[in-house]
Parts: sequence; C-alpha cells; structure tokens
Amino acid sequence: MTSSSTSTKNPARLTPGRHDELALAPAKTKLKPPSLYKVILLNDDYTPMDFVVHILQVFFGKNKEQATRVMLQVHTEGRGVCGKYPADIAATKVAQVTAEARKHQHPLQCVMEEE
Ligand code: TYC
Repeated sequence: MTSSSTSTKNPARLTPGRHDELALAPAKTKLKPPSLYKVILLNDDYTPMDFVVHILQVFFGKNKEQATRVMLQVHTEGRGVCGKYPADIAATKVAQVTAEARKHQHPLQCVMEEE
C-alpha cells in the first residue's frame, strides 16, 4: 500500500473537513421487540406419548410434569403450544422437532403461527 492519507484517490473519504458527512447515522431509538411465533404440536394417532414428552423436554426446556401436561392437552384437544419465540428460533424448533420425529418414523406434526 503506497497511498497515504493525503491521497486524492478517494476525496470523499480523505479530504480534511468532510468527516462530518461520513458520520454514522444516529442509532435508532425506537426498537420494537421482535414479533413472536407460537410453536404448536398437533395430535395424531400414532406418535407415542412418551416420545412427545421427550420432545417437549429436549427442545422446549420443560420438566417431566410440564411436558406431560402439554402432551395431554395436545392428545385431548388436538393441539397445544410448546413455546413462543422470534421467527428464526421458532422455525429452527419446528425443523428440529420434525427431523427428530422422522428419524424415529413418527408422523408428529409441529407448526408455527404468529401470535
Ligand atoms: N395421540 C397420541 C397417542 O395416543 C399421543 C400424541 C400426543 C401424539 C401429542 C401427538 O402431539 C401429539 N399415542
């Protein structure tokens, strides 16, 4: 690199006295919290209850009692909320749960819905 700070190759960057024009815009002050998405398990007739409880413990941080409660809600009502997350995290959970279910050849369905 041979050019010095007085080079004329890039006047906008290097001309003294113009650095104010290059300043970063002020930081945004009105940050909105990210939209949340519900991750939902759907009932089916084939996935074992124990497997659903395992999924809720491993991927949604539930203890055995909490996981059993959600599993039974899905079993009796058809669907249940596992948790609420920003979009990218919710999508990752859906993909992880679906992959784990297919690996064990269970038809378990997991979806996300905006709150
Ligand atoms: N209905 C399933 C059974 O009787 C249990 C089950 C619960 C399946 C929750 C899916 O998301 C589910 N084995």
